[in-house]
Amino acid sequence: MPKIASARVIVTSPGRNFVTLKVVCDDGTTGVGDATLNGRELAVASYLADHVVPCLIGRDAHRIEDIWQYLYKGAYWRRGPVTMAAIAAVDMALWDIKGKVAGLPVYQLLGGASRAGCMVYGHANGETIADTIAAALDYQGQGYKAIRLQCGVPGMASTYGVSKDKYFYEPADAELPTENLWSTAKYLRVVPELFAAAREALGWDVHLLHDVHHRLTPIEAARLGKDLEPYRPFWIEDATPAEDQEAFRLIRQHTTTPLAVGEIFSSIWDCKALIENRLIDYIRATVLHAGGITHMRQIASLADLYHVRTGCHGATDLSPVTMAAALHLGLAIPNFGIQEYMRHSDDTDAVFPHGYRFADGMLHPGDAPGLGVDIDERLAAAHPYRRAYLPVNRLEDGTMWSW
Ligand code: GCO
Ligand code: MG
Repeated sequence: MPKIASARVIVTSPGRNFVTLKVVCDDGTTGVGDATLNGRELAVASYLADHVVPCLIGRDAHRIEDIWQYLYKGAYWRRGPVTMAAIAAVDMALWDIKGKVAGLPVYQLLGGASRAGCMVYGHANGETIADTIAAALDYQGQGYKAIRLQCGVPGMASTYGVSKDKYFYEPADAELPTENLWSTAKYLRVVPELFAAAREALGWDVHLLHDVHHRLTPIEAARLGKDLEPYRPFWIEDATPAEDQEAFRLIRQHTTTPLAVGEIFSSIWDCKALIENRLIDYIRATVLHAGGITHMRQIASLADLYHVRTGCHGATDLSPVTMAAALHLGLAIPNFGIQEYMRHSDDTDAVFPHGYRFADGMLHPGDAPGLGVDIDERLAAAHPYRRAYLPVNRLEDGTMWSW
């Protein structure tokens, strides 16, 4: 049995910050895990290096479940994004090692492929509705079967989800948080217009998605869901901040527009009531922020009982290691729904060589043993950490709001 001989934490910034754990076994087998927590990266790096790595040395790398329970129950302080991202990194690395030792891609260890590939959604955005539609047509031309639409809100200087670059969106853009302004009334006017124009231009054979990014009250979210119904969105995401889970009951009572939530959830306990009460349709928790493949598989199994499918978070702040892990899990589970795919920069792709490939609107994790992704530590060292924050958001009168 391979024993864990050492583990190191690698912080690198090839265009944006990533925290990666590399576990090395006594037989030379290595595994990688992603521990990136956007804007709070060094907290997880310290949690791992100072508090987790010393407990790993000498352990049997094959005992994935036992090590998960050891780190979760053994810390006494449970859950939370820092703890769960750290546990996730260890978990991903151990699945990677098990796959390499077995000579199998991780999806084979999880039960084998349930589908040809994982349907992904691309990100079309623009300052105006016309720009956004042009970007969406571009994605449709590349074979995407699902596209997220975000456009600028007239009268607002900046809007969540609207990038300066055609293909790359990076919200963590400053050494101290940028201040954005927000008007719900203006926003609620433009989104239905965007969807009407999109159906005109793109037709009905493509899934359309939208991220509200936690900005509405429950009754406002209900209004948006109703207004979008004629355009049959695949989902609206994070319609309202989800620590108030009962809010989703109110939205649900008013609209048949499918609801997705959970990219900031860190454990099954954040998902449980929403799933069991059938208040959502897609769960967006990820292998990175919700405790790794081991825990995310448990969330997916619970969701499957209630016809809830996965729609895992996949923004640029989740490294190619997370993307690979998510694709192995997504390929294997019965209730995969869709996977977010925000492409990484060339510099990031170079630091994390990977085997997953896009074709026909789907990503496939590839058939290399393990996760099929690695970190080039020499290249990583050429991109030192740079402090970067997500923006904050205020109403027009200065009141702090959710970003
Ligand atoms: C998404 C997300 C991201 C987040 C980012 C924060 O749906 O992809 O909302 O854009 O804002 O991941 O770190
Ligand atoms: Mg989101």
